[in-house]
Amino acid sequence: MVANAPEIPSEMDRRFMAAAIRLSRRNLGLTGTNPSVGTLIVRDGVIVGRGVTALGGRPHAEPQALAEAGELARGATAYVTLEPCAHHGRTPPCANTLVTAGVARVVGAATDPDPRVSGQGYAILRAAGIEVTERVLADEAADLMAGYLTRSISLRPEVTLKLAVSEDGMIGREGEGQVSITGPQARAQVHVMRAESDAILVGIGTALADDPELTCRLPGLAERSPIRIVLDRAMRLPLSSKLVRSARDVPVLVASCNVTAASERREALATHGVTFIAAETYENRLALPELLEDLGAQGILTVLVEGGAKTARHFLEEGLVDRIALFTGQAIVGAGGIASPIKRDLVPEGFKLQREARFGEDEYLEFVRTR
Ligand code: AOF
Ligand code: ZN
Repeated sequence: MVANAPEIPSEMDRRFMAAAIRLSRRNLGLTGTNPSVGTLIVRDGVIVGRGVTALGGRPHAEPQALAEAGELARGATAYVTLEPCAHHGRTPPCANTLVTAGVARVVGAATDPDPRVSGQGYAILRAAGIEVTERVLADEAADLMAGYLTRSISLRPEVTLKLAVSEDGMIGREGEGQVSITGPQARAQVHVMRAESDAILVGIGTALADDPELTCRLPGLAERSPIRIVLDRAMRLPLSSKLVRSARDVPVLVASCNVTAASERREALATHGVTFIAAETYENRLALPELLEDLGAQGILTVLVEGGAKTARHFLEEGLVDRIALFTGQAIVGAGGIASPIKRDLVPEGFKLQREARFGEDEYLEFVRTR
């Protein structure tokens, strides 16, 4: 084989990369503006080092995995879910660290769009005589880094629309608070999704009707509740709401067009620890593209939109939904039901079905955008 020619990945490469991707999931939602990357150091088919991007984003995955491997890294293969970085941060570039450690081969998944990296990480490795195989399970790795990749490319967070739909296609009942649609396993899965997100977002309609808490309440994951955002054009969020009452523990951000005007309500909300983001309005609705850009600028990579129907439609109409997480329960809502904007037997236009699963009695479909 020609020196440095990209090698065809083997079945073993795919298996180790799949393991590295699973490892990377561990710190999803916890690495700030950095993607959660997984690295495995493999020697003679045995994992001798593992690393995942640390909380807050540093240290990166590679130096941690190399430190664990120690001298065993010399001549080993490194599996990295993202191209190793090529820039100097608080530590030297990971590509250089891999060279210094003496690995013989690097297998990479996703390519890093960061202009400081973008191909240069692999170039450093190749220049040092390391064999490089790129894009092994690249789509799978990119799927877990969708927030980082979307923000790098489109300057806004990745948006997931979560819907819980009844057997008769409803997401709730007019004039009622939370209607139970899915079972405990599906609800637990939603809490995992919350833990892995940077922000949860609802419209003021849902905040008023349901009085939701929007925290992650799974044992062991409670610390991972992300920031909660309410689209609240006229600043109507009640001081007595669960959101406001818990704002000191888990941040609440109100997106409103009245942010700059001094008002009693604003003061009162602020006293409870609520923070604000100024949003523009367009035809009586908040301007979502600009709002998302502002959230991206604040370092938010992923937003989980959890309700209600109006907010869901608004995001869909603006073409701002990247992923749809559709849970279908067995409940029948009947008269007065609020119809879901997405039907389970119809793949939404511009999306493809990426995953099907069951959580207890409930069906789960995940659609991702195709363009
Ligand atoms: C890696 N391994 O585990 C991660 C990488 O602010 P810094 O210096 O941490 O750099 C952020 C950039 O580092 C980020 O945009 C992405 O290019 C890369 N992330 N790279 O080699 C890792 N998390
Ligand atoms: Zn790095």
